[in-house]
Amino acid sequence: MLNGIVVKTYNSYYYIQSGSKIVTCNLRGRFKKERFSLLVGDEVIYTMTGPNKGVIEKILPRRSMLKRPMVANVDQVVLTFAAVNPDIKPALVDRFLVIAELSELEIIMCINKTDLADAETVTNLAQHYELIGYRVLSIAAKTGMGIDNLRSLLHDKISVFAGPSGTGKSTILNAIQPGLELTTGEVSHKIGRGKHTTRFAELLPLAGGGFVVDTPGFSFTEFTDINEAHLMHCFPEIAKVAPECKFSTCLHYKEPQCAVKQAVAAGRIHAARYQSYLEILAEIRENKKGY
Ligand SMILES: Nc1nc2c(ncn2[C@@H]2O[C@H](COP(=O)(O)OP(=O)(O)O)[C@@H](O)[C@H]2O)c(=O)[nH]1
Ligand SMILES: [Mg+2]
Ligand SMILES: [Zn+2]
Repeated sequence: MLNGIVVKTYNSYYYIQSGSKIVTCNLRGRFKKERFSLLVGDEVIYTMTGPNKGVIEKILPRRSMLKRPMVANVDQVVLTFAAVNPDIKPALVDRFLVIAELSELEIIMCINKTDLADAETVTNLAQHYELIGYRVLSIAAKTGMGIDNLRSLLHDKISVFAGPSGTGKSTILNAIQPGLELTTGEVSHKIGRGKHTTRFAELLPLAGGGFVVDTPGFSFTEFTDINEAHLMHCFPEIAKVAPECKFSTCLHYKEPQCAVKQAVAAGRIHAARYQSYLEILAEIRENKKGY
């Protein structure tokens, strides 16, 4: 019995990395009904049936599961934005942060393409998110600035790179691990977005240990898997103040004596962040009506 980790799935084959080798595996018959739930990132026990071929005997318990993309045992999400080209849109950043917070995984924020922006813009951007409590790295994949630091944070972990397309996720990964040769796309000037060049979730091994997952920039319009009362927990600065509201069920919307609204008025919570909260709250309510 050997153990390994699912790095890629293709049709009903699972590519298992075990040490430095890759074994192509099937699932034992009795697992057939679990087939569609076995994910990239899952740890398995397998036996060899031929050269580089095997059968999965057992699936080990998961430590975590990320839904977008579907990957098991992820340790952290690296949210990537560009300082410019495409310009950072705070409301979109907040939406990505909510999705990342929902996963309850560690979040690292990267502000990439700092070589194209002036230092003050970058510092202000970083500070805005640091004040909320996020770990922010200012980097430039093109010049290599900040890449060593980022690489050290990925060591021995499973990290998923997410963020709008064209922000440099694939370029960053190529800089972190020369040899990955991920396809990178030019930013389309027409729509200001990059091309969708990365398609399937796959664990890419890092030389020093650990894996990364590149994702295509995705756009999402709906927050379907979240309830109203939980949303505030995806805004750390709102969650912190919420216990001081008069009503324990306060959604920080129209309720009186709301500590969150008071903190916004006093400038302790950024108005744009509160606005994002209200917009997403309204969307969740709108979605609920449809049921
Ligand atoms: N100037 C500059 N361009 C970058 C940087 N990182 C990526 N790019 C460019 O941005 C475009 C989109 O990069 P890509 O890695 O495909 O973005 P992805 O869609 O997030 O994977 C490509 O043309 C890259 O060469 C950077 O740090 N500085
Ligand atoms: Mg890409
Ligand atoms: Zn409140």
